[in-house]
Amino acid sequence: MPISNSKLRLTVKEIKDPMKIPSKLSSFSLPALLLFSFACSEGESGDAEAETIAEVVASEEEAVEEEPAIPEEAFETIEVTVEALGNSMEEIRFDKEEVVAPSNGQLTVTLVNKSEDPEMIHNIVFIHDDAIEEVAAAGLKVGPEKAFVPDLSSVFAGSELVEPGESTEFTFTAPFQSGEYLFVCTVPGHAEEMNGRFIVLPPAAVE
Ligand SMILES: [Cu+2]
Repeated sequence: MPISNSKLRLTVKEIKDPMKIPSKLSSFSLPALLLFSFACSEGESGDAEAETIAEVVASEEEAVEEEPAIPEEAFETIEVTVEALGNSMEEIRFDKEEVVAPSNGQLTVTLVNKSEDPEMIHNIVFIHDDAIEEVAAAGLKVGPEKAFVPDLSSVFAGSELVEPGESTEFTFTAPFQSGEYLFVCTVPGHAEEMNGRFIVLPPAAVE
């Protein structure tokens, strides 16, 4: 538990009566106790004890509240555009083989459907690396009303369906756990041709 040493030392030095201190010490941490001992070796008589201990406790609580949280800005925001290409089931593919994001980073994905064939409707779904068959099958079950994006723990996020010539954008938080995952189109019959690697870098690699 982080305690501001300088703050604690200043407060402890105000204690004037060493003889009354031991009964109050049980509630303090070891570092505080050592500081008390040090302060007490210079002890004089006085009666500011109770007040001072209350101050120490208050300082300790304050220090806990001041513990810095990791700021949101520490996580990079990534924007990526992926194009869906092809005018037949033989041609369909994404233009990118991989999408890279930092661990826990905000990822804004734009999917552009470049097809001119009205049959070629696509989505893009970010999933766990070993879940492609499970997700494709479950996507088929939930159907076009849910954009073929099933509600599974193996699915990080998915887009809506995009008609030819149109695009969509969505934002999600990349997994904290770095590693290699997948993105895939879960429109029936597309997953085998339309997929790529979703690479999540460890936090250290972001800087
Ligand atoms: Cu597709």
